[in-house]
Amino acid sequence: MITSVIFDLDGVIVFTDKYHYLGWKKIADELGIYFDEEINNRLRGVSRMESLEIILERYEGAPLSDEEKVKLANRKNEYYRELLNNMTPLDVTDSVRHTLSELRKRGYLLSVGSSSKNAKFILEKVDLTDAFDAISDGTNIDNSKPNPEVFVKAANFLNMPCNRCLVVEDAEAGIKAAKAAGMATVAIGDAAKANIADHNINEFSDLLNILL
Ligand code: B16
Ligand code: MG
Repeated sequence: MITSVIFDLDGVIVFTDKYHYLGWKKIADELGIYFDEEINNRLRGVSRMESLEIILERYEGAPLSDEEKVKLANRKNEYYRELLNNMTPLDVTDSVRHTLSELRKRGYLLSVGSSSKNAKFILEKVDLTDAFDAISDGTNIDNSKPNPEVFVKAANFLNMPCNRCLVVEDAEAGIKAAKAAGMATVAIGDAAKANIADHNINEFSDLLNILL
């Protein structure tokens, strides 16, 4: 029996993926690296440093030290935070807000399970912090998706066993992480195309037909 729902943030609740793209595109342009939306799709759910490594696959310049890589990742985060700063509650659809509050009314515990270290900042900007009973994010994990750590921590924060949790994800890496945690899965967006989850949905509000 499912009692708790864990939501990925970027690509599920908010569409910050377009800001990640713009931030990384700026870094890629500075380094003369080819970067497009398809490569950006591979960054879904993946940590900041792992994302940088994916972008550097096409880098042909002089070798970069670890220190230079950290500087690049920090600079991308500065560009990204500038874009996040313009977010408002209007960046969350009425449908997402309604679905979250309806799930709560139905008695489900709700958590965020995001790889992002910016998750709490984003939730504050869009005024959604109070919609969740727990937040597990990039600040409380050592291993990012497809490692199950972020979701196992979310279940711990909710005081729930993993097999009572269902994860909603837009990334294949996220679906794999949820499965590795022994959780039920719902895929939306990019992850739904892979057809590896227990359920695929088109609209966020379709959750109300699954979680009765
Ligand atoms: P940050 P999610 C993930 O968020 C993003 O999908 C991924 O593109 C990003 O690299 C990762 O967060 C880390 O984000 O640089 O803000 O710490 O989908 O797990 O909510
Ligand atoms: Mg995501």
